[in-house]
Amino acid sequence: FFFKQTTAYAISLGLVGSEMCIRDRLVIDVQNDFAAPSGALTVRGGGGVARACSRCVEAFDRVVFAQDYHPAGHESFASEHAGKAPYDEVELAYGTQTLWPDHCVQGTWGCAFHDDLVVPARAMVVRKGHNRDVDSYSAFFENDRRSDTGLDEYLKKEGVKRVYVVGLAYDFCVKYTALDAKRLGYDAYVVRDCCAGVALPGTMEAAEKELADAGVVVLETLPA
Ligand code: VGL
Ligand code: ZN
Repeated sequence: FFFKQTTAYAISLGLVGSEMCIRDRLVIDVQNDFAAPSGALTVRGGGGVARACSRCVEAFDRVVFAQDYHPAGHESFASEHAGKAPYDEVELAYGTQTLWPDHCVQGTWGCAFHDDLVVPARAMVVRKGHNRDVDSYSAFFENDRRSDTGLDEYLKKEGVKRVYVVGLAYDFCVKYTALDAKRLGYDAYVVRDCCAGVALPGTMEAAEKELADAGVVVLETLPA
């Protein structure tokens, strides 16, 4: 495959988002609310990420797509917490939770995959965040670390050993998915130029460091 290997620290910042690919699989979160200019939680560069992810999709035999999939009134929405604004933090039963604008509500335009993202007809889609009381950044586990999405079992059954993560958002969904993949025993990679981040204060730097510390390899695609 067409990756140039770099270290996490050598990569210049300024991108945000996430998507993931490795050898056989690729997990994504490229939905209108994150990737479209008029989305509820737009990540800068998200549209470009959708196109970059599509090139990754075409480069792999098998791809898994993650889809943030919240019910209305989800506990991670600032609108559910009196006196709170998006990007504030609150303490929930399972720990600190960042609050978000209402986003990726099941059945809405914002929840649909971005038009520029190629989703093959029989693609595997992992939906997450459907539990009203628990957020889920990782495509493997909800934020309380208790319920799993079934993705690990599926990948193990398929014999997948290596996972490439691409999509949105680099500093949340992509980061937690890659860290979980590594912890679950996969070789885990993040393809940096196929990601963009929400970039709250400190979150990009934290993601770089946590990925490097965990031994997740950060790659960039080679120019076509
Ligand atoms: C995400 C914020 C809220 C993500 C999901 O997929 O990175 N970020 N929900
Ligand atoms: Zn969400």
